[in-house]
Amino acid sequence: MERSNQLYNKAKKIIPGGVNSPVRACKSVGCDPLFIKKGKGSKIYSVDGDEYIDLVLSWGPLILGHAHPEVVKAAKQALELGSSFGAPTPWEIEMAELITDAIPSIEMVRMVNSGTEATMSAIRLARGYTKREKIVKFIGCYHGHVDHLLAQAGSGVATYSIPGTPGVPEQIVQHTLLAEFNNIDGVKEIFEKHGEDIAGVIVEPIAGNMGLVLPKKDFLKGLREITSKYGSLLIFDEVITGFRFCYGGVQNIFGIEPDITCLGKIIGGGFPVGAFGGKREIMEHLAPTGDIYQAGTLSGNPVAMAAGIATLKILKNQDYKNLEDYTHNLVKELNNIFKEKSIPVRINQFGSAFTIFFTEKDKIKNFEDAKTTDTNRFSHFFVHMRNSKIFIPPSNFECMFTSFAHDLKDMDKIIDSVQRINL
Ligand code: HOZ
Repeated sequence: MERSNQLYNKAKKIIPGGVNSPVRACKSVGCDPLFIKKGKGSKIYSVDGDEYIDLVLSWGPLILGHAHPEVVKAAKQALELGSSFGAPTPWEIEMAELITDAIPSIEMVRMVNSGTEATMSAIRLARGYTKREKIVKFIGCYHGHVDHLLAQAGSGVATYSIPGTPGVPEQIVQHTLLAEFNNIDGVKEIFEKHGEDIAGVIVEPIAGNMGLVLPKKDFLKGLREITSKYGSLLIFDEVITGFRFCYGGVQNIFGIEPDITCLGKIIGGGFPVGAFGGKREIMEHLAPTGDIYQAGTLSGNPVAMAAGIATLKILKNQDYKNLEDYTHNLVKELNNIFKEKSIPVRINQFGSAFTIFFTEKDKIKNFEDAKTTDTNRFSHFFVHMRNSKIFIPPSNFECMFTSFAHDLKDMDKIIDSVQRINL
């Protein structure tokens, strides 16, 4: 088989940058991408014949690890029956039931094909429902590559320091109002000025695209109060957080009910999927019951539904607390090592997600904090980890994830490789 570098050279000739999503090119950490042959459990295997412990997990979806036998079986069985019908199937109802049972704020849900589609559709619904145009989004939050949500976004936009939104006309972003994550007073000011015109506020309840950044106590509660006061909709982008920290959304943990929730990643079991859902009264404004148009040829795809249903059914019986403890212990060890080595870090962790920020700061609470950490040092860290056969995201603005497939041997290996680091 051709090696990663040969494949990359080939790919660059016919795929822009050689990749189908920018961060994968590993440019910001000064490396070339690895080409992957297969994955199993907590490991991925490159075409070069190397085994890596995977802390990327396809950027979040694979909370059960790679190629979980029951998920593979469900997808295979569905595929045998046909790959797409463009007509309703029983799987879509089962998926909708699983989602609405797990997340009480979702009374009705519609399936789409990606997180980007979910947020795009949620915004359209919010605008159509409220008959208002403005949207509030938070600097450093990322909601997919939707035109009007790319303004000062996290993830790949932050990784490559793309200043504005080339390719997006001014008129399209003129209704996007930017606010600082964790600054409720800033949001209040925006509402005092524009409140009557704001259709909704979209937020990652735990930000996962400026690295992992937790909401301050009362920030989400504040958003709920302000949006209710002004008749705007609160939209939680739970594409990363949905089913990652508990069987449901992180909204279940925080006890805040948004009007609309966007999902993706985990609910597709590794297949392309997204969903948006919320109160019946709002969702029924979608066509064909209502007049807000939204559609998709492959929406509710049977193979993706089957893999997602299998994943959710397994997750229902998993002990999330164990996974959280596992990750917490790992982070504790990493903190100790960095301390011994006098390398200043701030590791933000929640459940099975974490980000290592190299910084003297004792808190990373918004994008400004995240951006001013030592991303150069992170690049060296990335290279060391990759050489030690640990696969981590090639950007300081993405999260590391653990899965139910990771075990203590994996943890020892990760710790051992960090112990050998010389930054
Ligand atoms: N924006 C994605 C993660 N937050 C990256 C997707 C990818 O490169 O696969």
